[in-house]
Amino acid sequence: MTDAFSFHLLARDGEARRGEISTPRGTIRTPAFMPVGTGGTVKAMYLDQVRALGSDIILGNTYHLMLRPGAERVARLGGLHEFARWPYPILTDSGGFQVMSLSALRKITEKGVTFRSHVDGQVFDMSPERSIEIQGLLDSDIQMQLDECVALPADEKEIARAMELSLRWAERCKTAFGDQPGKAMFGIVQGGDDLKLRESSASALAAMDLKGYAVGGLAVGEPQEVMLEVLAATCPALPSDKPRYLMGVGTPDDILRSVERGVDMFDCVMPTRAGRHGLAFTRRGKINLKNARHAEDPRPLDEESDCPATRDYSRAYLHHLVKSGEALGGMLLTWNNLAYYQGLMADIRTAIEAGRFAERAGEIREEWVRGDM
Ligand code: PRF
Repeated sequence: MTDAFSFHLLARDGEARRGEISTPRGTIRTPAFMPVGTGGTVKAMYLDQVRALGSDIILGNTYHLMLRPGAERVARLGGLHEFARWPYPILTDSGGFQVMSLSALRKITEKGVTFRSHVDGQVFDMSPERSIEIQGLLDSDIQMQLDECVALPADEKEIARAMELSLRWAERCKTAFGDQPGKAMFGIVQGGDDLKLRESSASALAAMDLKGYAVGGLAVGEPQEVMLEVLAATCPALPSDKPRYLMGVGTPDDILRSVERGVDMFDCVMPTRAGRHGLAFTRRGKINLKNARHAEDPRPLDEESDCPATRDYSRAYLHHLVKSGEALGGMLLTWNNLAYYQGLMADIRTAIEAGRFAERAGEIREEWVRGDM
């Protein structure tokens, strides 16, 4: 039987891939960037705007939504798509990574993870099965296995222990998820900066015949060079007919260099978080609107953009909003940043189709480095 969830490769250019993930809630054009919508909102944006920028899918977080408003409540209200008014695909992260970065008193055992909520101090147990149950209550289209990510640098024994635990949890998540046509559960490759561990994690997950694979445990303190080396070793060990998702990455340059190594999907708080902190991404590099040099600059961020936030507002006004702590400052800069990121992804997809990805990546980098003035 054909699954309503499927991945097709449309073009290849070196290791770079142009593809399409079909789901009952819509098609995801890859390489794809997924804006982060942690608690059922892409902060400072209307989801209509997020969609209009070319986002085919957004990310939600099990950890945040289970604490507030609670997965069972979201389910009673019709699921996350209905609740947030986003009828298109949603990918949810499984919670383990957010537990380790946000909660107190976290403890990992074979059974799962125990933690104290950062919201109200309540203690929770989350097993791999419960993570999948929560992601099902949210009605997530792409669910992630529960995993353990270790920050780098770490010693090899610790990296190996977490990688093996993550593999056992992948099996349990696969069983808990069962057979759900139209939806997917992705496994997550771990293994730190150890190429042998990465390869064995990738091939063990590949043998589980999952619908997609993520690479976790990167952008956690290692130099970019190390991340790229790990990707170059990991991607070829994953099935070429399944989507590959690099979790929590990254800068525009990280994205270009990861696509070059065979990655299809990305998510990162960078465009949204940086926007709320006064930082604008443009094709000519980053602009810190807090800087006094913008106080009387009548130019927009980029006169050639078709995003109103980028094209129609002066740098002087954006500087004023950011300096005054006005909500509109964060809204306009988030809008600009997501427009930049989704424009970059569209540019990447077109270049792969045209068989000129390497050349285009070079041009994008050169314009970025040449700068703004
Ligand atoms: N695991 C999960 N989520 C993640 C990561 C991971 O390793 C990362 C690491 N960059 C970001 N988000 N489950």
